[in-house]
Amino acid sequence: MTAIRHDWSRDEILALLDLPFADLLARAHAAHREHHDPNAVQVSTLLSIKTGGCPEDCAYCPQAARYATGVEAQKLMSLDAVLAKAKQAKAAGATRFCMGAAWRSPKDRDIPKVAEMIGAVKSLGMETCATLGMLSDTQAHVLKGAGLDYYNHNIDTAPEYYGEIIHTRELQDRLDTLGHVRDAGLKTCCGGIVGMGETREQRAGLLHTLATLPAHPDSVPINRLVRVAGTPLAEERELDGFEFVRAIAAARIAMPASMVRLSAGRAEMSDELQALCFFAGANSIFYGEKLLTTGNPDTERDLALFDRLGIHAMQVEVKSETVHADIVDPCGAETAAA
Ligand code: SAM
Ligand code: DTB
Ligand code: SF4
Repeated sequence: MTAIRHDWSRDEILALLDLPFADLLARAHAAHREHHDPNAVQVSTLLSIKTGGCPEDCAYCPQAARYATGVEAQKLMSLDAVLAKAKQAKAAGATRFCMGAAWRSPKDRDIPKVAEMIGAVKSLGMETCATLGMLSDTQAHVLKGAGLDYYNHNIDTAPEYYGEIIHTRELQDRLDTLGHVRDAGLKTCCGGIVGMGETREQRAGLLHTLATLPAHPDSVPINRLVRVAGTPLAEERELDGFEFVRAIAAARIAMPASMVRLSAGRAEMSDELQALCFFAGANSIFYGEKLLTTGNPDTERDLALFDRLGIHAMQVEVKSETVHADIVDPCGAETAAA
């Protein structure tokens, strides 16, 4: 088995992105097969538990209070409302439930409420994930103690492009949070956004930063920018689909054992483009009609796509219980769970 490397140079990653498309895909798919079942895709459902009104200025984000995007700010949801959504997600076939909050960082008084949600979702037999902004060391430990499996915190873009996108916190703040998350024994979910006007060299910079973290993230979300009216990036040119597939393929080669998530932007992608992403090494998706505030493909469309491609939803072990991700297509076809 090819060794997992943490010593990638930026030029090596750029050289991957520069390969002829067929050569890049062949290498990525070989790495994928070596480390994963190429026909199994992990399925997570997202819920925005606290929406909008965020003080940060991330140029892509519909939830930043300073941009007029039409997103209505809402308070932290109740435990019962979150649990009802998690049950729905489980019934629809998701095995992980990811709770997102539009915070710069949670206040200490928020943590017990979120901890309670995590415990309740976990007791359904689902994996849990949260993305709440910057975390202190203590907060990370408390969330771990509540049953949190994964923490999502993205670096978003290349170090040298970061200052074009976000001014209210530094890349180093994000790296510090990722350190606290790792130290607490949580699994890390960390990736970025492509299609924000960065160059291919800068995409190499994003992937290089991810691939040279002290540990490869367990899960690497690659988001294609969702261009939301009212944000500074609303008029950004759509990233070429092949360029997006190249980013997925290079992530797969550089971090072969990680889960690579085909994340935001799927609603604007054809089935054929998504199939290329799965071939290039993507093996995880967000499933359900909504991401946090923007749209995602209908579950029916995803189930039909899985069926057409012979993909099955990945099973997970939660404590001693195996969650069978039997996704039943309402049209009659059943997407088998491994
Ligand atoms: N507020 C927390 C934070 O920023 O860490 C957690 C939620 S934040 C919405 C999570 C991630 O969603 C961001 O880091 C970014 O990568 C992604 N995201 C937000 N808006 C997006 C957009 N318009 N297109 C693609 N990805 C987006
Ligand atoms: C990630 O990398 N992408 C997800 C999740 N982690 C939290 C969020 C995508 C958000 C897209 C814009 C929205 O729906 O508000
Ligand atoms: Fe706030 Fe997170 Fe959106 Fe940035 S990405 S504006 S921190 S919700």
